[in-house]
Amino acid sequence: MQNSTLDISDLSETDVIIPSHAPIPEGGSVIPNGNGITAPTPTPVRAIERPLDPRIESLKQVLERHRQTRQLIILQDFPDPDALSSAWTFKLIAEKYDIQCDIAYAGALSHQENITLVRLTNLPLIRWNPQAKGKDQRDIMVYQGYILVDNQGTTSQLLPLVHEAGLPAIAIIDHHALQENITAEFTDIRPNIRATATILTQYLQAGLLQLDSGKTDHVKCATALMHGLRSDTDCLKQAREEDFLAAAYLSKFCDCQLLNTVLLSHRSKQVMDVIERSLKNRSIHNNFLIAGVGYLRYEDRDAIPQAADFLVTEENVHTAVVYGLVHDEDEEVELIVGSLRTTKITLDPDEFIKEAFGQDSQGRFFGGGRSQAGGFEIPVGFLAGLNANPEYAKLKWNVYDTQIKQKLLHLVNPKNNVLHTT
Ligand SMILES: [Mn+2]
Repeated sequence: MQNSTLDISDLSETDVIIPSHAPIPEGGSVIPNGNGITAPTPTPVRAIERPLDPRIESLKQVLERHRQTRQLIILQDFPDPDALSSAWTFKLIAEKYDIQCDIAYAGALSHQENITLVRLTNLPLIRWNPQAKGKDQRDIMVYQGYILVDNQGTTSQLLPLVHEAGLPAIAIIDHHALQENITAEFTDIRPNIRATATILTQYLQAGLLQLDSGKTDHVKCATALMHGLRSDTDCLKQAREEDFLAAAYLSKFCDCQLLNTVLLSHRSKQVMDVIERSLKNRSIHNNFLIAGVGYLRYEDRDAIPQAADFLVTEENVHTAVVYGLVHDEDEEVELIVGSLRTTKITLDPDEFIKEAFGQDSQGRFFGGGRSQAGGFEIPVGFLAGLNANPEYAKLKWNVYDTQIKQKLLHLVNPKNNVLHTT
């Protein structure tokens, strides 16, 4: 990489964040074409031959082996644009091999941008309620296997279901830190890559599927991928070389007007109310902002990361953690959900969250993260429900609020013996 021929003269100064000695992502397969790439010479729209990447060959073989099967693509319970677009791309690739995929999630689509994305692109997606009984229950036995995209199974309620049914894991494609030892026929986990959308775009570029700008679903899928890539790289501000290369490729198929419509979707009133609560309740310690927002409905869960995105923009704040008690009245589900956003380069959200909240009795961490962002979910268990009694509800929130603050402050102010303050 010392004498890279990548011409970066077109990028603004702030965009150039990759020194020539930057570590090459695992496998180093991003630009295997030995001649390098010279921008801004316009490149023709065609698949770039990448015969050097063994992952492509191995994925092709796996897909070949599963011809004429039906597979379930499992997303995290609250799928984001990166997950949605990557899963859709995988589905389109699999169709070339006569594999029929259904994309499923168990939680809710709660971010207004995600709802708009799914509606405007007709992104094929099913909500799978694992608690459903009787005629509402879906038949898992119609599938021959499952695929995890943008997650490793730790954030989906559907995993126990596929395990129970004995379905094999066909593929895992993700960019989060390695969560636990799961094996699949094909595994492509690259924690150094900023977005799963980048990985899937590389598959496209390697010729697994030739995008056709004459096909509406290809254009919409490329637009969704661009949105996924942008949203996981903070509008490309955190993007690295491979993300820019993926974005450049997608730009040839992307519908900019559609992308703008998705990006301009408005916040709901509930989200604004949660942001208001987070502003009122915030406290700042050592440039670290903490805000508990109390109870919120399951459908509004995504207001938490949105509040964290907003609060981290306050001057003198480098990290914001926002959390609330999310409850689903129908299903008696109640859990603490939190989001962390940071601009502090030396803070690793994954490490921070794991250290702050630890593991459950099965040894699973309550959360984790990726570059600059993380999240956690702590089940309320026995204390769930019966919130009709306002005094009890308030008491319960206070307990969780205090405990989370204590755990966070223990890391933020290690000198203060905060665990024993009154
Ligand atoms: Mn992602």
